[in-house]
Amino acid sequence: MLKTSGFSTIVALVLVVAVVAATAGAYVFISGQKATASPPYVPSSENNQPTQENIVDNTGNNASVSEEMANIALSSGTKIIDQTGDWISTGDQGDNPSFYPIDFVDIKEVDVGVDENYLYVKATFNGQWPESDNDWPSINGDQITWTEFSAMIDADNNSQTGCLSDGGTEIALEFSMRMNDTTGNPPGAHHGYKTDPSGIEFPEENRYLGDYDLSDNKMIGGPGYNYVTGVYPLENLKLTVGQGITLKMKAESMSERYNHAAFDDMNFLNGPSIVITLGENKTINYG
Ligand SMILES: [Ca+2]
Ligand SMILES: [Ca+2]
Repeated sequence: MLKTSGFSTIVALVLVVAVVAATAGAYVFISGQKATASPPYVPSSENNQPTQENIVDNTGNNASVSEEMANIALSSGTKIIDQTGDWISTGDQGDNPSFYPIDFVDIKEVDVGVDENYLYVKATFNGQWPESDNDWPSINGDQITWTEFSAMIDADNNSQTGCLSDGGTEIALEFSMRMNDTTGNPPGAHHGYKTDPSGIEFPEENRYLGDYDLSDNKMIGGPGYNYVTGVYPLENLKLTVGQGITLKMKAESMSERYNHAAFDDMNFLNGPSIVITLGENKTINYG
C-alpha cells in the first residue's frame, strides 16, 4: 500500500487546485456559464485580410476574454443613455407606417470601454432578445423575424472619409439575430466587425476590406438577455486609448411585412453627434 505523507498530500492538493485554476482560466465565463474557449477572433471565409494569425497574435495572447473583463473596462468607460420609445421613420419604402414598439429593438444604453488590448461595446435594450424561435413576437398578425444593433465608428471624426454610405465610418460593429436560423452560437445569433473601408459603396457587401465574423464564438448576452457585448482588438481597429471618435448607432428589426418593422436611431441617420474619448469615464444623455 502506498503511504502518503501529510506534506505530499498538501503538495498534491496545491497541484490539483493549480490545474483547476489554470483550466478555468482557459474558459470564457459568460453569465455564470462556462463556454469552451476558442479564440473569439475569427475572420470570415470570404476575406482573409488580415490573417487569422494576425488576429490571434497581434494582441500578444490567445484572446480569451471574459465577460468580467469586459464589465471592468465598461464600468470605467463612457455611458451613453438613450430614451425609450423613440421610434423614427427612415423614409424608406419598406418602413412600417406605424412602428411596432418592440422593446428588444429599443436602445436604452450603450457602454463603451477600453483596456490596453481591447475595445468593449455593450448595448442594453428595453427588453430581452428572443431566447428561442417561439419567443419572436407577432404583432397584428405580422411576424417579427430579425433584429440588429449596429455601432459605426467614424475614427477620424471626418464624415467625408471612410464608408460614405455609413456616414464616413472606418469601422462597423454588428450584432443580429434571426428567427429560424440554426447557425451562430447561440443559434440564430451573429456578430462581427468590419474595418478598412474599400471606397466601394455598392454592392453593400464590398464596402469594407476587413470582415470578421465572430458568430462561431459564444455571444456575450444576446438571445434571452437584454444586452449584447462585443470585444474587439484595438490593434485590428487601428484605435488607441485616449483617441476621440464619433459613434453612429442604430437598432432595427424586420417583419414579414416590413423591411423596417421598428427603427431606433442614435445619430446613424440624424441627431446630435456622439463624440467620445476612448477610456474616458463619462455619462452622456443622448436624449
Ligand atoms: Ca431608444
Ligand atoms: Ca471618417
